[in-house]
Amino acid sequence: MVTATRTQVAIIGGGPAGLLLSHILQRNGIDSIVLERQSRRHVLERIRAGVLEAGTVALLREVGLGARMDREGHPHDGSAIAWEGRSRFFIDTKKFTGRAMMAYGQTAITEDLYAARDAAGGEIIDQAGNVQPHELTSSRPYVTYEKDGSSRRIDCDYVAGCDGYHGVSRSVIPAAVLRTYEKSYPFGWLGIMSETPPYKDICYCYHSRGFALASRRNPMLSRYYIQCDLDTKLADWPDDRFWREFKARCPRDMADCIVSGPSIEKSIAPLRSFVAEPMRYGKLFLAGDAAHIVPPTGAKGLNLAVSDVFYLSRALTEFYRTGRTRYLDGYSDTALRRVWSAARLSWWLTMLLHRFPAETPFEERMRLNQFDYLQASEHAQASLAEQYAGLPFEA
Ligand code: FAS
Ligand code: PHB
Repeated sequence: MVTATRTQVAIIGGGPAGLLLSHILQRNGIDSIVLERQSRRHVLERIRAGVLEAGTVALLREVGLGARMDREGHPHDGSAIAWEGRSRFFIDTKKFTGRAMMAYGQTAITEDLYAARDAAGGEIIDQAGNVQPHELTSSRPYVTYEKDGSSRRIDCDYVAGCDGYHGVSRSVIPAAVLRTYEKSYPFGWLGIMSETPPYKDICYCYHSRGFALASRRNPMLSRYYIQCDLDTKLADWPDDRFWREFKARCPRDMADCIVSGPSIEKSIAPLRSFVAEPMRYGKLFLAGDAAHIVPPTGAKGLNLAVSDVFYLSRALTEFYRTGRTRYLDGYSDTALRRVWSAARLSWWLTMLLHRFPAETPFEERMRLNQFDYLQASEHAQASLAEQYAGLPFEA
């Protein structure tokens, strides 16, 4: 016996993309149901992104999700780059774009989204097993899933694939249609969270020992990363070793300001660039990590999920209000222009700030000269700043 329900948009995935899409659609009078594979607790235990582009901040405020972010988030005018043997550089987004960034964790955003969906009576089905979209090229698509031992079906007009890199949505696009582009990097990031006062800036460090990054979540919650080999074992990195290595990779004046403490979370993330095209197949629209992965160096992953959702929610709203499909028909191309820009910036910053195994002295000198040019040229600084702050959404 299959229990069937109906909604306008079935959303697969209850991470930031799926929850934000559901929230914005309801604000525009459009029904949706979110199908999430994990429990809410599992989703909220993930430690992910921390830096928001100006466009993300503006959109969250516009859709009523800015109150806690503005209370607890940390607005800042850019991020620093500390380069071994060179003077400090600042990616001055305020000076060159007039726009500020915001440090506010993805976990907090997801908490805010769950609270908003609950307050609005949004339907989120957790621990939904074996979610499968069907009939995507017909006029009557639907999604099936399993819950509490029974099979269920949701008839809908559209399906949003917001189920991340390992989700089901991208896999249902025929191989003859789907084009993928990817690059894997020969290292990862070992990240920790500590309940300590953060360093004064978000600071990327280039060092002969390897990359390091100091970031924050709030005045008593800090996030630190160091570049590590892909075969790194967490067990080989007790806290004191992490702190020694982090401080060895940053300038002395910065190291002396780092407040160390016990880690409350420690994890290793591999670095990868991945883009899938197109981001639409019939009635299925991909958004967020389901369509693309960028190395975290540019702080773009979460921000790209938000911009995809901005474009997709605008498109669905146009359709339900007017019957026009101009934005729906243009969604994939529009979203992919921003995706490729962010993928390129993230790749460029990753190549600039990391030492690669077995790189030649020539490649090392090219990297150093790139940094020296960045320090010397306001044009280069303006170009980096506008990309780091996030290019404006397309009309
Ligand atoms: P998500 O992966 O967050 O959410 C997808 C959801 O779909 C998940 O809840 C999953 O459980 C669910 N799902 C999967 N398969 C399903 C199925 N078959 N059925 C139903 N549900 C299913 N970005 C940054 O900008 N800065 C960072 O520092 C940063 N660090 C990161 C560290 C790690 C370890 C990872 C993995 C990512 C990081 N990212 C970072 C990127 C990250 O923040 C993503 O861009 C962001 O989570 C994208 O959100 P979603 O697209 O919603 O995907
Ligand atoms: C983070 O705070 O987790 C963070 C900040 C900047 C990045 C990546 C991650 O580029």
